[in-house]
Amino acid sequence: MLDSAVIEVRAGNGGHGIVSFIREALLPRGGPGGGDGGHGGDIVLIADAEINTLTKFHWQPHFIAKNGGRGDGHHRNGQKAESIEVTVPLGTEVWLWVDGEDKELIGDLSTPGQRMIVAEGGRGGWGNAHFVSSTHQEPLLAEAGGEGEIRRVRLNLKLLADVGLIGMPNAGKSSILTAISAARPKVANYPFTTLEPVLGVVEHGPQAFVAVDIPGLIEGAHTGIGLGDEFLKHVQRTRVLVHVVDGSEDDVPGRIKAINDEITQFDLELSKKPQILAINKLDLDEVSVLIDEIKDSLDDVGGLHSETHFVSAATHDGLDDLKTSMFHLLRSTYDQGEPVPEVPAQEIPVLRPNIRKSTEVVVREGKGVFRIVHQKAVRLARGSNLETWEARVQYHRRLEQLKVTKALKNAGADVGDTVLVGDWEFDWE
Ligand SMILES: Nc1nc2c(ncn2[C@@H]2O[C@H](COP(=O)(O)OP(=O)(O)OP(=O)(O)O)[C@@H](O)[C@H]2O)c(=O)[nH]1
Ligand SMILES: [Mg+2]
Repeated sequence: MLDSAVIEVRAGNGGHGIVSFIREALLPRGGPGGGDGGHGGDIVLIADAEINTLTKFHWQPHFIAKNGGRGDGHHRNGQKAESIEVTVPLGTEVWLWVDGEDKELIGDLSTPGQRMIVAEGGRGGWGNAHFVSSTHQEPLLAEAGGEGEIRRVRLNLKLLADVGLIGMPNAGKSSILTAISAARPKVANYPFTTLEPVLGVVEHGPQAFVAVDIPGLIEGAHTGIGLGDEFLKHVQRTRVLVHVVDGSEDDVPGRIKAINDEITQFDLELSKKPQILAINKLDLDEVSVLIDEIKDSLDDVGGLHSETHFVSAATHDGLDDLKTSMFHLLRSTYDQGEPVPEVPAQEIPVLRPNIRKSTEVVVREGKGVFRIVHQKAVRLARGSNLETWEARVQYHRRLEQLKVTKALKNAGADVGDTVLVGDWEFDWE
């Protein structure tokens, strides 16, 4: 049932900025007019409640976005590459996958419509128009586009429950889940035995669905009384509710109403979910002799429930029918295309994995050989023609401004040493 897929996402590189001049009377070369490169395409994951599995990723595990366009003369900027949007099931976790194992949880797509930029496109490089300064009216520098992020991630679909078991403490919710699935939640004769939601896979012929057993609810739960409403959120995403009632208790209708009031006050949508009433402990005489009376009394409850079953978790009486009802009701919600809860997209923040990037500026590659790895400095070197001394003078000024010169000195660079950056090589002066 657990669904998982490793995919590789490659965002597009940013387009290069260019060096170009527009004819102007007072400047020999003209005014700088090199446009910027366009942003590389992002890869965006979008949570979609209509998708239920990650199967498609087993067939298509690679996603590659386009590069941004190159800048052009006359301040024309390169085209921004389109993002690639990839829909994933609601409830998908995104793990950074390194050396064949999960390294870090970088996203959890748990709101319908939620977006996550899983690989960010490179920034477009600046054209020379950005590099005018009082000393350089004719900038000869431009930036290469930034590299798009490339990463492997593992998508993990959290097991979401189709059916939620709700009811007062001690009603027998955990006993019922135990009887209909392989799950083994703790069962005991005192309230609040279940402290955490428990999932169980319920088989129905060749098919299966997932049920969740949550801690018991009491009056005032929606305000935090008892174990409170914290666990109701686990049934918010289910499609069908089974409301379990201990038939041997006094005032069965009153108890049912109390729970229905709680869920209505917690979330009106929850009260609209199809609900099956399961009157439990039918094996006890006080229940079996009172079946008709209980049935009659349910007329006063008014109904969130669509059907009622008398069952016994102890003897398994009635559980097959209950299971079949759960299954049919569940299927009907799919047939009706139950509306997906709508959340306006702009209200959901877009997730961005916060993975720390290297902040190194200079690395020593050997005796008297240093490499500049400062991102901006490298982009500038890759985007510019540093063959002319004029361009080199401008580049060195930038290195000073970016504090790369200082870092080189700190790293021990001396006159006559070799400094590498991108594909360029200089003698350090
Ligand atoms: N006689 C009888 N006892 C039952 C039946 N179902 C559950 N019980 C008993 O009722 C008690 C409570 O059962 P649980 O399944 O723990 O109830 P729960 O609703 O999960 O309770 P909480 O987790 O506390 O909310 C236990 O002592 C069970 O053995 C049943 O069908 N017949
Ligand atoms: Mg329980």
